[in-house]
Amino acid sequence: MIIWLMGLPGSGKSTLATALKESFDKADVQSFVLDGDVLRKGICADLGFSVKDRSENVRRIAHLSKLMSQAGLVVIVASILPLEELRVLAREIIDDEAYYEIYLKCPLNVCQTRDPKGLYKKALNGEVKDFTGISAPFEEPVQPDLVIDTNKLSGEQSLEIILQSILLPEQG
Ligand code: GGZ
Repeated sequence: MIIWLMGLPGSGKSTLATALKESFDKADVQSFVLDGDVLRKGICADLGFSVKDRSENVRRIAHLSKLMSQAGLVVIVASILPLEELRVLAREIIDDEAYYEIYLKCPLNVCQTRDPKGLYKKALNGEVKDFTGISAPFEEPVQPDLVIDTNKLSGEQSLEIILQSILLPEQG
């Protein structure tokens, strides 16, 4: 199973990914978190934030996810995945019915207020270029498997909804 949490910076991807992993740990299910922020310090350190580089970033994450999932791990990806063409790319590479795209929906102004790493502030000052939501686009996902409103729901509620939806996928 591959669960891809996507959304604006500050929408809660890393926090929910960690919480999901803890739930899998408790259930003795082997899982692994691939966090865009972490990968960009290592395997994707050569990439920037142009559409071309984001596309290469997503290509690598999708292939990695697929390999890890084939090895029997539940893979939890936390990555912005801002454009529909990138979502199509990830879907094509992963090509697995046990692939769940979860959109963490949160208004830009709320993410901007949270600004956990001060990146929105830097983007507004022009210190960070091509920043998603400010100087680079985030397209509303067209067909996510699940939408979680992280502005209205608590972390616990969001986690519960995700776990329920994974355990009880819609029939047909
Ligand atoms: C977007 C940036 C940027 C720019 C640094 N644009 O919220 P974070 O901080 O911790 O995680 C973000 C991470 C984005 O990497 P992804 O692999 O998730 O992006 S994508 O799916 O679009 O390829 C963010 C930080 O890197 N960051 N500069 N300019 N995010």
